[in-house]
Amino acid sequence: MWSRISRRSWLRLTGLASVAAGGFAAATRGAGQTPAGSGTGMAAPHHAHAMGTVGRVTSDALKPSPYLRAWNFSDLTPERRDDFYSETRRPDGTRLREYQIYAVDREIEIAPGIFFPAWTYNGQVPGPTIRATEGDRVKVTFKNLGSHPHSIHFHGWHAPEMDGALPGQEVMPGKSFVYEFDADPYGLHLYHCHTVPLKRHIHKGLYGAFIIDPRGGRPAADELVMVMNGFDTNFDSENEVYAVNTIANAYMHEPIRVKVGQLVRMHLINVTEFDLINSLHLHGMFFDVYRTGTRTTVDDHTDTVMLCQGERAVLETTFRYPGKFMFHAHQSEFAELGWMGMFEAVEPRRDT
Ligand SMILES: [Cu+2]
Repeated sequence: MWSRISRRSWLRLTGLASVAAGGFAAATRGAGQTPAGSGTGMAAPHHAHAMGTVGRVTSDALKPSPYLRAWNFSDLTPERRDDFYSETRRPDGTRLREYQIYAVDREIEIAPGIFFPAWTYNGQVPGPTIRATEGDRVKVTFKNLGSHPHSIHFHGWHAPEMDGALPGQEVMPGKSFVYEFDADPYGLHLYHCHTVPLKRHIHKGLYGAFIIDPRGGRPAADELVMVMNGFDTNFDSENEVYAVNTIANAYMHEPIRVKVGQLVRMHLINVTEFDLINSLHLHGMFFDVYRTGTRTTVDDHTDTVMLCQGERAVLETTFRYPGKFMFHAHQSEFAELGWMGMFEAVEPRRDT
């Protein structure tokens, strides 16, 4: 209980607290919802509150909107991309994909005015999305430019010497290691540091999405990478800020634009430390769930999916109506602490 009070007090101090008035919250108050006791002098006037952060982050170091649709460094200019990624077609039609990933300490702004001393892959949280096709060869040259030992542990089939988690597999500051394996199985995976203490190394920001497409691909869609994460800003082993893709409420301020009638595929990953589960709830529609993305048959058809840490799911839906649709953790506390966003669906002809 003390920690809850502590967390709430912290929120008031940092500006993440609910702000009074206006917005959708006020609009949802129904007629006739008069507080019990009103008119009797027993109850104080009760104003509606809107959830969310106040203001915008000032740092542009993290880019939540481009991150959604970037993989294999596609968000960089061609010249700059060459420094981090190359692909070579092999005689059997598969590709050798080579990556340059480095660990570096970096302070990141996770909510307006709240800076977090992160450990990052390539300066960003989540790290760059790695995307291959089943059967490709993945070769990752990892350099540790950070202040602590780190590693990269990939989910998927690989030999023990490529695990990055076994004793002696930490990469010391200033050192490097090459991880190499075949992309198998197809699905939605992740990579993360596996150096002890593990919960600290992951929670500090060392994780990213690792997508393996089936041979032949999936149906064409507008694809999004969404990583549910949290930040313990006072190091009490509880998160004070929650988000999808790091910055609290980023997609409230900058809704994710999608087209009505077009298939949308969300690659949803949960790396949230310190909490047993996280979830995504999408308003106004249902979606198909492919757990871990490792099969082409639908596992569930729902509007809320729950994932434990390290678990992931591919979600597919098609927006029927134009307009704004909320999505958020269905743990209300997480939503109020930043894990909330908005889709904005537009008619294709108007989206120019
Ligand atoms: Cu680490």
